[in-house]
Amino acid sequence: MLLNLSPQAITNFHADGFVAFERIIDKDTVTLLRERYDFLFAGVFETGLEPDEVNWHQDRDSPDTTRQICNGWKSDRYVAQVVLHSEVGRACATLGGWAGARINQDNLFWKPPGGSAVGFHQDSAYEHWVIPTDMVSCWIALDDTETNGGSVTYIRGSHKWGESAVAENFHAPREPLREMHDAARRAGITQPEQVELVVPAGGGAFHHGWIWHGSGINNRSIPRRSIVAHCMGSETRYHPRNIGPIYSRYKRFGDEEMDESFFPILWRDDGYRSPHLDRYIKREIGWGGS
Ligand SMILES: O=C(O)CCC(=O)C(=O)O
Repeated sequence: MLLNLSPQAITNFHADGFVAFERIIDKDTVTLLRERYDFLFAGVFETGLEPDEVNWHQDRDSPDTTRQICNGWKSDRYVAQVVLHSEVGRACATLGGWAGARINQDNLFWKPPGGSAVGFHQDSAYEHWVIPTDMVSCWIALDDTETNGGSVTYIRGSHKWGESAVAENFHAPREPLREMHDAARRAGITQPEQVELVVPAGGGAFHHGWIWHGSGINNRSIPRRSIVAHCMGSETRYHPRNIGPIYSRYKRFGDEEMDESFFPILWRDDGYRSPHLDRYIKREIGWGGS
């Protein structure tokens, strides 16, 4: 993976809140990740560790529900190879204007044919447990996307509208666009421009933590799978008081520093990368042993 961000790409990111790429990972990696999704969504975890969040269970939920796993990298080192890649970190840090980038979390999406919408939201609104809340995310398609196929959809320029609260209904909302339209009204925007991302499998986009985005129903006959690496700056720390209901469980008492075992640094401009990462992604080390 080599991500060259041209000056034009950086300008587009700052103007629009996202920038699209035809290719972020190669076809072999797409094939590998699709295979890994079969295991992960069947509850088979390569490292033996469960992901931090799993919102769909094969024996419990309907097959046409949109499925999501958060922090698949902890459960599968093939997934880790992609979301913890130094190039993902370098690109996110460059776009975020940071000295380096850490993983905040990954998201693995599987939206089957007929699969439900994802409510429009701002990622950084969920991040009040860290300081600062800034994020840059790398969204990668694992299936060719087409309009009306439930691909991620960005509201151009909406990262400049200011901060809203978390969207009430993220999964399967009845009105996926409602909170976005409320925010547009507050910002004085009468016609928010929706851009549904159309890229080949392996392509994708980088998006700003405050851009409004979500996705519609998958009206096609093929699944829409994607993988997202959400990054924050390498200097990000825990908020001294605010609690993230899931991720504050990794905070050490009396210490606001983020532990690199759980929030590794992918890339920093002085050459630093969390020392265990390369051995982890090569499957030389795992969560057991020392
Ligand atoms: O892929 C989607 O439908 C939503 C993606 C998303 O919310 C994100 O990448 O932050």
